[in-house]
Amino acid sequence: MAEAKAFAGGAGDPSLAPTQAGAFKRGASNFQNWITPGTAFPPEPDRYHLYINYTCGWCHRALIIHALKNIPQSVVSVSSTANYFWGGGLGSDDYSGWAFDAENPDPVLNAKHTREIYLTDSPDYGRRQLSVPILFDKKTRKIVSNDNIQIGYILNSCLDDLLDEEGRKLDLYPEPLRPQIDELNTLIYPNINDGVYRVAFAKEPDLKEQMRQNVFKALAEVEAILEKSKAKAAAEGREKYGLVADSGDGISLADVRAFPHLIRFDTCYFTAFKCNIRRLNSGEYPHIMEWLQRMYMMPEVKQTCKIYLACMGYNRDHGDGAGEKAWKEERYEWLEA
Ligand SMILES: N[C@@H](CCC(=O)N[C@@H](CS)C(=O)NCC(=O)O)C(=O)O
Repeated sequence: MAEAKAFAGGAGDPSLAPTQAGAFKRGASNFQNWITPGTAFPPEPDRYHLYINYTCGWCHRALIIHALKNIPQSVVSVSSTANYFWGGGLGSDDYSGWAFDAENPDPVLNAKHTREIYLTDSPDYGRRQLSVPILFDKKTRKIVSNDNIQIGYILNSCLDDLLDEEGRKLDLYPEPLRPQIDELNTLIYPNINDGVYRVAFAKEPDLKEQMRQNVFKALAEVEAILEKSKAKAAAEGREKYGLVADSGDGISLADVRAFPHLIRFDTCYFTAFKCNIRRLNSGEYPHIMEWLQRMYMMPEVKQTCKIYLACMGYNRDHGDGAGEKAWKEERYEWLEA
C-alpha cells in the first residue's frame, strides 16, 4: 500500500490542518482510488459495497448522497457496523475497529470487525485507521476508498450510467458552484466538521478554549450565510435555499457536508465533546435551525438519520445513563429516533 497523501478538502489536507502544537491532527486516508471505466475499479453493477456506522458523521455524508442520488442496492449495497468497537477500544494494543454482530452483520465478508476488511485488502495492515466509511469492491475484495470526501465525489458522479434518470441528473457538485462549495469547506471543515474533534482532543486547556471559540465563530458565520441565502431566495420568489446562495432550488455538497455534524451538535458535540458555549437550539441560530429542520424533513435525508444511535455512541453510558440523558434533554421536538 502506497503512503497516503492528503485528499484535498478533508482528512490530512495540509491547508485545512491545525498548526498549533498539541492540536488534534487527523491523518490522510489510506485508500484513495476512483471508480472509472478502464481502471481496476470500473463502474459495474453488483460490485461495490459501502460500510458505514450511524454514529459517524463522515459516514452520514456518504449515506445522504447515496440516498439523494437514489443509488440502488444493486449498484452500491450498504450496511452498518454495530455501534461499538471490537474488544479493546481505539488506541488499545488489540484495537480491531468497529464490531459486527448478529444485528449488524457484515453481508460481504462475514467479518467480525473492520480490521478484517482492511486485512482482506492488505494482509500486513496494522491497527491504525480501521475507520468507516469504506467503499469496498466485492469482486476483487479490495478497498476502493476510505476517504469520505472521495467517496462523496464517487457516489455523486462516477456511477451515473448505472442510475435512473433522476439520480443521474442530480449533481451536488456542479462545475459552476465548485468554487463556492470549496470556499465554504475551508470555513466549515476545519472549524465545525473537524472543529468539534479539535475541541474534544486538544491536549491543553488553553488550546481547547481556542478551538471552542473557533467552532462558535464559525457557527455565527454559517448563521449569517444562511440568513443571506434565505433573503436571496425570498427576493427571487424561491422557498428553498441552501448554504450556496446560487444553488437555486436545490441543495449542494456544501449542505450535505455540513448537515451531519450540525444535526449531531446539541446531542453529541455540545455534551460529549464539550463544544458547550451554547446549543444550536438556544435561540441564537434561527437560520441554522430552520435549515437543519428542512434538510431533516427531506424523506431521503430523514431515512439516513439515526441520531438516537449517534447520541448513544458519543455519550457513552458508563452505567450513568449519560446517553439517555443527552437524548432527552437536548433533542429537538421534530427529531425522531
Ligand atoms: N479517513 C476517514 C476517517 C473517518 C473517521 O474518522 N471515522 C471514524 C468514525 S467517526 C472511525 O471509524 N474511526 C475508527 C478508526 O479510525 O479506527 C475519512 O476522513 O473519511
